[in-house]
Amino acid sequence: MVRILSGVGGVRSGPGSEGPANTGPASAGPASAGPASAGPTNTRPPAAGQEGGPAPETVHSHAELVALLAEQFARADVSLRELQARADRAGGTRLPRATCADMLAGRRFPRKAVMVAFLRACQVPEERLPAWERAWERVRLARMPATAAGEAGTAGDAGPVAGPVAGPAPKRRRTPLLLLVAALVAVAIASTITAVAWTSGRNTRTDDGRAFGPGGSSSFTMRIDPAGGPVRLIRRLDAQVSRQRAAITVNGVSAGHWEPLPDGAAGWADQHLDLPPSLTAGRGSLTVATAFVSSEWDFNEFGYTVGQQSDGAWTTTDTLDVGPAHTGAEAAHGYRITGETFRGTRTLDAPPEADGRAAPRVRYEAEAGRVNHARVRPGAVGASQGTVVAGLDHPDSFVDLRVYAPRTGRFTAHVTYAAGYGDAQHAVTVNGSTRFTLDYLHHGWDVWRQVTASLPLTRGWNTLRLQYHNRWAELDHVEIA
Ligand SMILES: [Ca+2]
Repeated sequence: MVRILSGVGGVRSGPGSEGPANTGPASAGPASAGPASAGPTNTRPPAAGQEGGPAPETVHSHAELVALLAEQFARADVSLRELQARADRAGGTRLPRATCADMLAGRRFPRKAVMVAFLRACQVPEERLPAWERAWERVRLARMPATAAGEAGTAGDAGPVAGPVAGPAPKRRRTPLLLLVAALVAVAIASTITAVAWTSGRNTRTDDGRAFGPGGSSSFTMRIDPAGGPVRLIRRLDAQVSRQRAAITVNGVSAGHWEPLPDGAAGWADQHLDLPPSLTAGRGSLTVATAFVSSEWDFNEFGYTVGQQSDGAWTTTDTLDVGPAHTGAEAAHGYRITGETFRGTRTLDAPPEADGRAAPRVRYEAEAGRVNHARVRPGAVGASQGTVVAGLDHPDSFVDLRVYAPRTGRFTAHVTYAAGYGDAQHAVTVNGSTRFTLDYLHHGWDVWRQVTASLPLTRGWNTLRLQYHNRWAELDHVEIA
């Protein structure tokens, strides 16, 4: 059932941020992947590569891509260490040896930027790179239906594979000699670099979703409980597209950003954001709008869930399954999208066990609190949401945070701060009393550390004040558990 390939509705366009032949995401549309994505009709002869090099035009599967990359590596006749050094000198995407080895052995499907960096390091001419990128896009599309078609189909194209060119590759024959040579190269690399055992029978899930590119956005409305506690927005995304960042507003007011996931994220991910209480308390519904900021490619959304903490537990107040197979759910939530670059399904590794709903701590950004005689500082490297409260330098400098307690009792506050001019202290009050001081050890500015304090909270919303006491500290966020 490899032919489901063509059933994938959307085709992503060229790379957003890198690559000289940058046609830009605006050039969207099926053109970029071309009719080749219609699948394995494969009667045309493998176009002999220009100037005798490998011909990515012939690539339709992960195994074929791996084989061609390995051939390119063999032609370059350099070590992985040298490739890494060349990429470092070029200054773009890095090319760690292990990443390269995984790619060449077929253990990992590379990020496109990694593949391009590899090809550049192999001194592949710039004008040949778009063909490689299109090959990458075809393979990426091909990888999903292969797994969707059934568990047995995963060996060939999906994710980490046991061998360099595993998989049955049904009814496809393509430059067998080349494949064999390349496979041998890949085996050699694999065996000299590392031996990683991949378990078979991976846990995958299929879902439909959408994505939007630069200038694009989406919006939808979700129910919440006006009498409930803090609200958590959870987004299901395809983490294979890296560096996705988008701005979020709730009922027209800035609520923060979807920040990029850590490098190396893959498969499905459930990302969550605790919304500022000032935007949710007392409301029965939220209209959430998301606007593209940056990405390796585009910003995708496969579903949203709203969780809310109430008496003692998290409950799901609303769920929106985004995607062309769920237009009813989309309409029910007033879902709209502009600048769409993708609609279709993906089959990916299941997200990690601990999804957003289960994260026990509720995060309150300092900058979302009431800030008195201090200032909000954006561009804080390494801080949550990249923003902190700075200038807490005066006796009347403080931040008030509304924090929720599902019951009356003691809770732990995890306060994230930076202190760069000696040890500092803040005075802490809860609901106007319980005054004590919190010590912030000096670790330097923009070095974000956590200190904990035990707080007596009453059931419902409380006001936590962190106020200047001694020396200087910046505040990033507070988590309550
Ligand atoms: Ca922050």
